[in-house]
Amino acid sequence: MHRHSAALCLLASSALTEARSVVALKPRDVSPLSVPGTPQIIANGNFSNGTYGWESSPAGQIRDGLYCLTVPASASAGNSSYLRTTYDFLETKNDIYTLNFTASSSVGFDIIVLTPDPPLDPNLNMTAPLTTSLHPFSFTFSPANQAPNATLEFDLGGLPSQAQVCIGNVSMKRIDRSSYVQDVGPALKVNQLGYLPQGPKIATLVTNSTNIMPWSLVNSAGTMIAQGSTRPGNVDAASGQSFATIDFSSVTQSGTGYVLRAGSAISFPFSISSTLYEPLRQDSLQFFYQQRSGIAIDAALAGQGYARAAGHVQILPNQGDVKVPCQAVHDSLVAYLEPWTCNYTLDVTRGWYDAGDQGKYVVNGGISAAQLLMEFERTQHVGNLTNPLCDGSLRIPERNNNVPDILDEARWELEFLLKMQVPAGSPPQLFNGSLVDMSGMAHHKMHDNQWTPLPTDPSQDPKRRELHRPSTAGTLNLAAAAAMAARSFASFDKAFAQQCLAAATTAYAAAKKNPAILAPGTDWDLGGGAYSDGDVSDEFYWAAAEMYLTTGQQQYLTDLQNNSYYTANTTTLFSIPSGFSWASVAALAQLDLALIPSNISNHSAIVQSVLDAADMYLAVQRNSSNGYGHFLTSYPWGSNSNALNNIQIVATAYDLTGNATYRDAALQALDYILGRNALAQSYIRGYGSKVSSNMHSRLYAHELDVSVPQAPAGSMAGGANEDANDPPANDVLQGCEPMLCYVDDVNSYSTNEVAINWNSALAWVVGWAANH
Ligand SMILES: *[C@@H]1O[C@H](CO)[C@@H](O)[C@H](O)[C@H]1NC(C)=O
Ligand SMILES: *[C@@H]1O[C@H](CO)[C@@H](O)[C@H](O)[C@H]1NC(C)=O
Ligand SMILES: *[C@@H]1O[C@H](CO)[C@@H](O)[C@H](O)[C@H]1NC(C)=O
Ligand SMILES: *[C@@H]1O[C@H](CO)[C@@H](O)[C@H](O)[C@H]1NC(C)=O
Ligand SMILES: *[C@@H]1O[C@H](CO)[C@@H](O)[C@H](O)[C@H]1NC(C)=O
Ligand SMILES: *[C@@H]1O[C@H](CO)[C@@H](O)[C@H](O)[C@H]1NC(C)=O
Ligand SMILES: *[C@@H]1O[C@H](CO)[C@@H](O)[C@H](O)[C@H]1NC(C)=O
Ligand SMILES: *[C@@H]1O[C@H](CO)[C@@H](O)[C@H](O)[C@H]1NC(C)=O
Ligand SMILES: *[C@@H]1O[C@H](CO)[C@@H](O)[C@H](O)[C@H]1NC(C)=O
Ligand SMILES: *[C@@H]1O[C@H](CO)[C@@H](O)[C@H](O)[C@H]1NC(C)=O
Ligand SMILES: *[C@@H]1O[C@H](CO)[C@@H](O)[C@H](O)[C@H]1NC(C)=O
Ligand SMILES: *[C@@H]1O[C@H](CO)[C@@H](O)[C@H](O)[C@H]1NC(C)=O
Ligand SMILES: [Ca+2]
Ligand SMILES: [Ca+2]
Repeated sequence: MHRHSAALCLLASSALTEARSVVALKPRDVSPLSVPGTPQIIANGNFSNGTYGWESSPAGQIRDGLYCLTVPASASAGNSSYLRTTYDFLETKNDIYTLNFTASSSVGFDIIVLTPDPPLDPNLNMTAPLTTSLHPFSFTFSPANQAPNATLEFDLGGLPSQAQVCIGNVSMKRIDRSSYVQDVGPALKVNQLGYLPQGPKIATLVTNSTNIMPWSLVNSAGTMIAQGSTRPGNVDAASGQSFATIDFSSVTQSGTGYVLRAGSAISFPFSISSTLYEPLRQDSLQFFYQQRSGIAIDAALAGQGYARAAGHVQILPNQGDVKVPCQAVHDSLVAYLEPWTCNYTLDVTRGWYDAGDQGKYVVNGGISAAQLLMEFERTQHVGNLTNPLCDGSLRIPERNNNVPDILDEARWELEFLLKMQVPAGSPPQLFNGSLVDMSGMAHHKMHDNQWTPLPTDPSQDPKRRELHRPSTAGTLNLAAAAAMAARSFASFDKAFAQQCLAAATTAYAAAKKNPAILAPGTDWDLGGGAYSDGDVSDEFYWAAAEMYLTTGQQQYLTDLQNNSYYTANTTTLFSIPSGFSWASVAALAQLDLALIPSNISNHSAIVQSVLDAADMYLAVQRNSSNGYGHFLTSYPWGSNSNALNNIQIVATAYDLTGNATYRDAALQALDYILGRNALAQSYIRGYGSKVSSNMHSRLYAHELDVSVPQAPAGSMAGGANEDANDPPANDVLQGCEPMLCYVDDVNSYSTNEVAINWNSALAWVVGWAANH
C-alpha cells in the first residue's frame, strides 16, 4: 500500500494564483468549403421544362428562363406570396448545402428564402435583397434537424407596392467531399507533446520493411544525441499498417524540439520534460469552466475569444433553466408510449453542457463529476504527492475561496445534479401504466426539445427545455457522485457535504424502492441523446460502495455484498476489454474500494482485482498486433475516453503498489492520445503539431462561422470510431480501418465531438501523469 496522510497543498510553478493569459491560438486559415458538386437537388431549377416542379401564389409564367410573378403589395414579410418546389427532398442533419439562384424585382425589397418544414429552425432562413437588375445569390447552410420532407420556398411578402419578381437558375447541392484525402502524418509517430525524462519513450514507425533500420534522435540544434535500431514488428490489427518500434527510453536529457529520424521518416517535434503534463493538467480541467451553464464566462479567466453571456438563466430567448417543466405529453408519448409528465417545474440551473450540445444528463454528469472528485481524492491517499489542484490552481471564479479549485469545478456540476432530484412529497408519476411515487429519484436528463444549429450561443438557444422521466440509473448515479462529494467537501464546506450526503441517502433509498425504471433506448432524436442503460446492477454496486465508504454503515455494506458484482470476475467488474463508461460503472466502485480506507473485509481481494484488470490491459499493450502501445481492442464512439479510462485502471494499480511496470505501461498508453497513433493525430487542442481543431460543438463551430472560436487548449476530440456515422464520416471514411476512422470536421459528431466524460477521463490521467 502506498499511502500517506493529508497531502500538501503546494502550488506547482505553472499554477499561478492569477489568471494566466490563454495560450494564443494561431488563427487557422479558413479554407472555403469545397465546391459543391453532388447531384442537383432542385429539379427544373432553370425552368427549361416550364413550371414543372414548382408552384406559386399568385400564378406566374416563364420568361427568358426565369419564373416571373406579379406580386401584390403586402404589409409584412412572409408567405402571402411565394414560389416553392412541389416535391420533397432530404435535408440531412449536420450536412452542408449550397443554394444558388438569380433574382430581380421591379421594386427593390427583401425576400426570405427558407425550407419551411418541421421542425422549423434556421437551417435555411436567409434574406435576399432584390434589386431591379438580376443578381446572383449564394447561401451555404447546415440543417440542425433531420428534414426528410423538405421543400424550398421563396417568401415574397412585404412588397411596398405591386412589382414583377423574377427568379431563375435555382440550384442546390450537398457539399462535395470527393476530393478529401486523409492525412496520416509522418510515418514516424510520436507523442507530440513529448516524454517524461524518467518515463518510457517509444515511437512507432510505419514501414513495410521487415529489416532492422537505424534511427537517430536529433535535438533542436540539429545535433544527434542518440541512435539505435528499430525493432521490426507485425501488422497493427487496428490500422492494417506494418510497423516497427523505436525505444529511446535511455535518453533522459530534457529539452524541446527533439525529432526522431529513421530512413526517410522524420517525426513531429517533441519535448522531454519533467513538467510535461502540468499545463495540460490545468487545461484539461479548464474545459469544464468553458462548459458551464448558468454563469457568464469571464474573458479575464477564459480569454477574450471565449467570453460569453450566462447560458440558460431564463432570459429570452432562453426558455430555461430556472423553471423547467417535464416533457410535453406529445413528446413523452413518443418516448415512453404513455403520456408521462409532471405538474412541477424545477430550477436546474448550473451544471456543465454535456458535449457539443447544451443538454445536461445526470448519468454522464455524474461520472464526469466523479472522475474529477477521484482526481482530487487520490492526492489525499497516495503517498508522496503535493496537491497541485488546490485553491488558485485554475482560472475559475472560485480561485480564492480556500477550497481546492478542482472541487469548486466539480461542485458546479454537483449542484445541478442535486437539483434534478424529484422533490419530496411530489404527486405520483406515470410508469408502465401505473402511478408511482418517484420522490427522491433523479430526472434522467434535461435538454432542448429540438436540436439547435451549429454554432448556437447558449444564451441564444430558443428551444423549450424539458425534464425527462426519472430513472433508476440517474438516481443511483446521483447517489454515488453526491456520496463521494460528501467525503471530499467534509473538510472544506461541512454544510455542502451534509447536503450532498442527505441527497445521496434519499436518492439511494428511492432507487431501492424503484429498482427498474429504465430510460428508453431511443429518444427519437428529439434534441438530445438517450443515455439509456439496460442494466443498473453496476449502478447499484457503485452507489452502495460510495455510500459505504462515506458512512461506514452496515446497510450499504450488506447491499454491496449482496450485489452480483461483489463476486463477479475481473472481466465483468472492469468491463474488459472496452472499459468502464457512464453505463458501466462497477469499476469505479472497485477503484474507490481499493484506494479509500475502510473496514471492508476483502480489501486485499479488491486490490488484487485492480491489479488483475491492469494485467489484462498490459496484455493488450504487449500483443504483437498492437503497434501503438494503447489499451484498446475496439474503437467505439468516444474511443479516446475508453483508452483513458483503461489507463486509469493501470495507473491506479501503480498507485496501489508502486510497481513501475504499471507506471510505464500507463504512461506509454497515454502517448496514443497525443499523436502516437496511425493518424499521427494529437486529439487535444493546443498540444502537438497535427492537432484536432474542428471539434463538433455549438460553442466552437469556427469551421462554420469564423466569429466563434475553435475549442480551447485542453479540449479532447472523441477520436476514432469504427462505426462512425455522420455526414462527413459517411462521405470520407467508407471502409476505414478502425484506428483510421476519424475526420477533423465540425460536422463529424461521431468522431470529433467534445464531451465532459471524455475530458474528465483525460483530466484524471493527465493529473496522474503530472505526478511522475
Ligand atoms: C437547364 O437544366 C437542364 C438540366 O440541368 C439542362 O440540361 C439544360 O441544358 C439547362 N437549360 C438551360 C437553358 O440552361
Ligand atoms: C417535364 O414536365 C412534364 C410535365 O409538364 C413532366 O411530365 C416531365 O417528366 C418533365 N421532364 C423532366 C425531365 O422532368
Ligand atoms: C404560411 O405560413 C404560415 C405560418 O408559417 C402557415 O401556417 C401557412 O400554412 C403558410 N401558408 C402557405 C400557403 O404555405
Ligand atoms: C427566420 O429569420 C427571420 C429574420 O431573421 C426571423 O425573424 C425568424 O424568426 C426566423 N425564423 C426561424 C424559424 O428561425
Ligand atoms: C416524409 O417522407 C417519408 C418518406 O420519405 C414518409 O414516410 C413520411 O410520411 C413523410 N412525412 C411527412 C410529414 O410528410
Ligand atoms: C443561368 O445560367 C446559365 C449558365 O450559367 C446562363 O447562361 C444563363 O444566362 C443564366 N440565366 C439566368 C436567367 O440568369
Ligand atoms: C453556386 O455558385 C457558385 C459561384 O458561381 C458556384 O461556384 C457553385 O458551384 C454554385 N453552386 C451550386 C450548388 O450551383
Ligand atoms: C506498404 O505496402 C502497402 C501494400 O503494398 C502499401 O499500400 C503501403 O503504401 C506501403 N506502406 C509504406 C509505408 O510504404
Ligand atoms: C518520495 O519522493 C522522493 C523524492 O522524489 C523519493 O526519493 C522517494 O523514493 C519517494 N518515496 C516513495 C515512497 O515513493
Ligand atoms: C400537483 O399535484 C398535487 C397533487 O395532485 C397538488 O396538490 C398540487 O397542487 C399540484 N401542483 C401544481 C403546481 O399544480
Ligand atoms: C466472467 O464472468 C462472465 C459473466 O459471468 C462470463 O461470461 C465470463 O466467461 C467470465 N470470464 C472469465 C475469464 O471467467
Ligand atoms: C510488477 O507488475 C508486473 C505486472 O503485473 C509483474 O510482472 C511484476 O512481477 C511486478 N513486480 C513486482 C516487484 O511486484
Ligand atoms: Ca477555490
Ligand atoms: Ca449500467
